[in-house]
Amino acid sequence: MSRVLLISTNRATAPYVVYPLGMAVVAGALNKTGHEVKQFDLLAAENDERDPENELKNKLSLEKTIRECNPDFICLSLRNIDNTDSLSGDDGWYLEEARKTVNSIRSLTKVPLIVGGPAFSLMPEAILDYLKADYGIIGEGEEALPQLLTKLTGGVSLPPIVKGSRPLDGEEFATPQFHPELLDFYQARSGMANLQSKRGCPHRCSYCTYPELEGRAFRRRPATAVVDDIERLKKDHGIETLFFVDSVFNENCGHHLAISEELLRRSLKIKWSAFFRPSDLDIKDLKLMQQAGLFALELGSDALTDKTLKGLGKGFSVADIRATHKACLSLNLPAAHYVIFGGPEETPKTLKEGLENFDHLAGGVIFAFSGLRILPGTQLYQRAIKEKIISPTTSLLRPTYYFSPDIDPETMNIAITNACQGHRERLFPPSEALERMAVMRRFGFKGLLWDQLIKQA
Ligand code: B12
Repeated sequence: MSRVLLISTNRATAPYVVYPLGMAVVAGALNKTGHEVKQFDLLAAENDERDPENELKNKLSLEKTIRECNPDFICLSLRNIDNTDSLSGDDGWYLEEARKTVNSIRSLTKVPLIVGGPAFSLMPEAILDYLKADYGIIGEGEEALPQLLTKLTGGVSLPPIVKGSRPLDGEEFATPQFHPELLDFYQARSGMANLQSKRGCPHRCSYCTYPELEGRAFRRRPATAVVDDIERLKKDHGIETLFFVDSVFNENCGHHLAISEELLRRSLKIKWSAFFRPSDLDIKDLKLMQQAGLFALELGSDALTDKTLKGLGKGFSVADIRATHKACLSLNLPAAHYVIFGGPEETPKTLKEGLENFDHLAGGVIFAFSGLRILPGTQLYQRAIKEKIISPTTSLLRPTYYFSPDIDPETMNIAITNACQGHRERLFPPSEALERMAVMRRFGFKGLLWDQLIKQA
């Protein structure tokens, strides 16, 4: 069996720092197969402040870890390519940092370097080439990584990129091996842990990569296993708040209700939030989830006219969004809507209508975005080629955005800014919103933060 050093390269701190769950899950799987694993988190190592001194601190602690661990393999978990904010340009691009990390590692050791994680899986060939790592695994790492290590140890020659296999519905997978010190680090900064209850997304949103990353079929972890994890997080690590990282929490497979029922059965007092789809969410289900600890909803509303919702392939209407919003308000559940302007079918007319519809979401928070990050494997990618926004040979490694040819982005951004002016609960541009949240954090606020904006409004 091998000694494996797992490194989480994610140093993004917005909207808040997130526990490196992918690394924890892979660590759990490696441990189960008998490997000796050390988890190292670059963000925690540099203590979450970005300055040149920390770059050095980071390098030194990486060096120390490699020396002490003396690994046979080093595996990098790559979460984000960029921050998907068109207004932040290359400032929001993370791969250069990852390449620096690879260069540092290369200067210290010659052991094989393996890359994985959601960012890697979106553009595997281009990222492997850019980082100059040895091997990459597309998708889920639990089975594929131990298998790859066994083969490499046995001297089997392998292609540089392999595809991870997907566990089946109902199997026990994604069991994280949480690292106590890292939990403390994230707990002190964001006040939240995270957990996955299922994988898979059956929806056909034109820009979204989730079905590409997780497949379309649901694969549920048994509700008892999920709640066992929560119980452990609470009892052993004092975790009181968490975020379910499922692509969409409320799906027709009903797993969100099964989890809620199990939480209630065990009387586990834990606060939780998740991503929701603003359709088919009736009051009865919302009430059940609220009783089980749901304290706020992040809603992938995405657009606020029926025409642009159709352009994004959302499969629900403005009336559905309004009904969901009303249901949340009636239960005093804070709701945040993510809304993206400038996508397919956006015109000056839909922009006006969409901004007017902000008023229907009064009492909630709106995160507005301008333009859509184009990623391979999506319908939007094909559309962008057809509309000659990109060509089939355009590299998408650096942030590349889709704007409807029927709208001028600058005029659109001014209109969104104006519609948000004087409303602290309408957050645009994203960077300004994040700065506001960073200030709140410096004053000791923890958690999602946007839910507290409503309280202050
Ligand atoms: C939930 C989520 C969030 C939540 C997180 C809440 C929380 N407390 O954790 C919130 C809303 C905060 C969020 C924010 C952001 N997110 Co987000 N998020 C997700 C989502 C839906 C799930 C991530 C997750 O935890 N999955 C569960 C874990 C277990 O899976 P995993 O990390 O993929 O790990 C598996 C594999 O990748 C692999 N693996 C992982 N590491 C390794 C390492 C090796 C060596 C190997 C072999 C394999 C391997 O094995 C693991 C187990 O199977 C993904 C999309 C998706 N469906 O995956 C986007 C996603 C990761 N986010 C993305 C982005 C961009 C962001 C933001 C930058 C957006 C923004 N501007 O705010 C921020 C960054 C936040 C930060 N500080 O890093 C992008 C990243 C791609 C990109 N464009 O760069 C994704 C892929 C969505 C997308 N647009 O396509 N996010």
